Amino acid sequence: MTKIDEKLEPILDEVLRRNAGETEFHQAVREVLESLGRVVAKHPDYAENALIERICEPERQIIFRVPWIDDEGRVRINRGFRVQFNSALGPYKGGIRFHPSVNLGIIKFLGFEQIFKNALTGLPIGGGKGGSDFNPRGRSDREIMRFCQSYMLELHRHIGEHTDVPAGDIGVGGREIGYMFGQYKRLTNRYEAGVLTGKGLSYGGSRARKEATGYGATYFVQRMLEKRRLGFEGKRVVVSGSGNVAIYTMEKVLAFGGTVVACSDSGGYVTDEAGIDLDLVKEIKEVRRERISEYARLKGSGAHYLEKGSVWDVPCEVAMPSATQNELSGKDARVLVENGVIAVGEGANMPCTPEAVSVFREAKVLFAPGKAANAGGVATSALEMQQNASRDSWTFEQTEGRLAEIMGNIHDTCAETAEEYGAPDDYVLGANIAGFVRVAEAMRALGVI
Ligand code: NDP
Ligand code: 2IT
Repeated sequence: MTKIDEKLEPILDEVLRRNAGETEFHQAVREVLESLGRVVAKHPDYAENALIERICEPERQIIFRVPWIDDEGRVRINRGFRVQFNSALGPYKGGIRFHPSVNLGIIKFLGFEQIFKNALTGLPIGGGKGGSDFNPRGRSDREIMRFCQSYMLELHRHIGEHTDVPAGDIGVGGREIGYMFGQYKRLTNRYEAGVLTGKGLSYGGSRARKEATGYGATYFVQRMLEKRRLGFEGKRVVVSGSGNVAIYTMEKVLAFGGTVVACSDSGGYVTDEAGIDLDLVKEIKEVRRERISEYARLKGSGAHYLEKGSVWDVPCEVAMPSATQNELSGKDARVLVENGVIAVGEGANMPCTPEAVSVFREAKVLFAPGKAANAGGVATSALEMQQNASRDSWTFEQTEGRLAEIMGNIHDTCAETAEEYGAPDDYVLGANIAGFVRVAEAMRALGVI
């Protein structure tokens, strides 16, 4: 673990004390504070204004009961969350996650990361996150709809195009956003398209939003490689997960000439000697909503499914963890380094453990942290808000063009900030400092609120 500046230690201690048991939130705050020592040395007024303490305290946290009725007529109860973390730069903005592991600490970690990520995009969006411990696995379409409607029945009073704009995350994709938008529209009697992003194209969605996070992460890694006169051509790439981010990461890696050698879900991973067949993964995950083990069964020779071990055991030059937090351990990182990995791009939020990040840093592996690398999703959400506000709809090429430009800018901002603070190539430091300074400057201007 990197040492944290002694001026910042009491701030971290207080965060740990006041948010007992929220381990993922502690991890996310520590990671950012580790980068801020050089910033407080340069800007003593940040301490006078308690800017760091204020950034670590959410502006508002909403926790509510979500009752719904399953297909057998039984009443079920879940817990709903929305953490409105920081609105210095714009309305709260961030996804909604439906997964049985969801708790307040996880939503707070995600909301905290979102503040800096959104600042890095350069677009006017604050940071927030929501979700529920609802498990969508195996639920019928009607059950999903009833759950989404019940979740929105409470959430609708807290959101709005100028207040808080949710989107998708794990377990929440186009289908769920549609049901939530329908319920919001019905409850408020307003066609307020900009209240949610990730909408379908038939009712106000943006082209390229579905692809944006995976495409954006790949653009970021491509730029990082390019700076060293390298590229994806001929490289073996492992992408973990097989959800929204993973699928569109694989699509762009293939377009850039890389070969995807493995992908996974929470049950295990698949390899394919011919390279992963993305159309088959899409069919299994986007159409049939089945397990990745089906891949090996349907593909036959050359494809293998493994339940034991780790997807990171598969040798590759580029690793793109795109499933969930802490999915890549220190041990996995050592295996990747031994196998010759040259670049790691975090498509997911905080997928590498702190130990894994140290292993990559020591081995001088190019490392793109999630809050920079996966910002293309939320950036394109902000482009969706722009289209909704102007009642316009852009072409795919136009939208992807803006995305590519934004990812290039985020990359360059992180690289230049790292350089300026005396740590060239340290994208973690660059992302944390650049994101933090943008929010801190706005907060300072707005006074003590
Ligand atoms: P999806 O629900 O579409 O896919 C998630 C994938 O990760 C699935 O393959 C899932 O497997 C796997 N996964 C989820 N939880 C676990 C777990 N506990 N252990 C192992 N595997 C797991 O979600 P997204 O693709 O949208 O999100 C993936 C990551 O990217 C998350 O960290 C999210 O926060 C982040 N992200 C998403 C953005 C977006 O626009 N959607 C934007 C920026 C970041 P299974 O089906 O078996 O559960
Ligand atoms: O983690 C993320 O950035 C997201 N899940 C996307 C958020 C958004 O508002 O598009």
